[in-house]
Amino acid sequence: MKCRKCGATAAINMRQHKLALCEEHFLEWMPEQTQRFVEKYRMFAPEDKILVAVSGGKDSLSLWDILHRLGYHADGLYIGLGIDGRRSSSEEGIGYSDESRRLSEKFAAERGLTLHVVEVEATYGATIPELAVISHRGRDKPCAVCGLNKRYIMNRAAHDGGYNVLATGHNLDDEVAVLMQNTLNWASGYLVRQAPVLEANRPGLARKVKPLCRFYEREMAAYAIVRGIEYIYDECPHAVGSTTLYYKEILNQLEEKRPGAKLQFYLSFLQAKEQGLFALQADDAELHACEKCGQPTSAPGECSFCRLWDKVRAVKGARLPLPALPTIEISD
Ligand code: Q46
Ligand code: ZN
Ligand code: ZN
Repeated sequence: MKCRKCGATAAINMRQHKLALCEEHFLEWMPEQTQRFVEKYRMFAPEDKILVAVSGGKDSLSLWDILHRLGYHADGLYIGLGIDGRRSSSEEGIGYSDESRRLSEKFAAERGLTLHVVEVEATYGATIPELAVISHRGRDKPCAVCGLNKRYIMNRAAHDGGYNVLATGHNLDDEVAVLMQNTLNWASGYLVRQAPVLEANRPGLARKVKPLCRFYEREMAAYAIVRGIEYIYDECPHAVGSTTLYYKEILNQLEEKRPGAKLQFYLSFLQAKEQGLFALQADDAELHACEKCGQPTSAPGECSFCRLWDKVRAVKGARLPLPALPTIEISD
């Protein structure tokens, strides 16, 4: 297989685009395409201040790399969840969260970029797995409390740091797996909010963007490898057996038989929404400021983040620090 641009040996063949490229041209093509998506979906402009949520994985680090190459003002945010993943501390290596923080910091230091770090345990008094157990919201699967905490902290850090855009590294495979799950359930409330851009239509919320939403997962892996980005290969140990991974497998089987099926599913969905599907399902939940932390919430009184942590404090008592705002450190 030859590169379409220069005729050299191709490093990647993207069947859905009928496009094969060598390493050099693939590394050029990815930022070009990203810029095209940024403009097409009106994600952000050169004067915007962007906060990239980084996990140490291939997608978020590659996103940060691409935005940096494109010349955007993009800083990183790493949230330490306190997930170990080893069966015992005597097992070799370091835990999942420690390794992902190490790689995120290494990436930032090598490029002279600013990385903000919020450690959930140091800031609020418990790790995500502890929080899941104490709050009785997922002894085996802390994903629900994890998602709630990540959304809250990302939004809070963007707001407090003066960032008007929050970028995440969701790729096409992530988006299509969620789309399939929501479509099978006809979860219109979720479908109406699934988009490359979620506008900050209320004070206190940053605009959320997904610049990689049209890249396949294998393209992101190829980019990280060819670009020499060191990233954490393992998924979070709690992702094992998740419905998202199950749908990804099914969609990969579909893609194998019909190249381009995943991309077509996603783009047809976006087009259908543009043409008015779910238009009546307005996202008009009344929001007000949480009585404790001031973040926007639809819950009466305190937001669900504050209520969750109140519960933990009641159990762990005085050993926990007082309600605190996320302390944001900036690494060197
Ligand atoms: S990090 Fe958190 Fe995910 Fe791990 S605990 Fe679940 S939600 S799987 S993206
Ligand atoms: Zn080439
Ligand atoms: Zn609150």
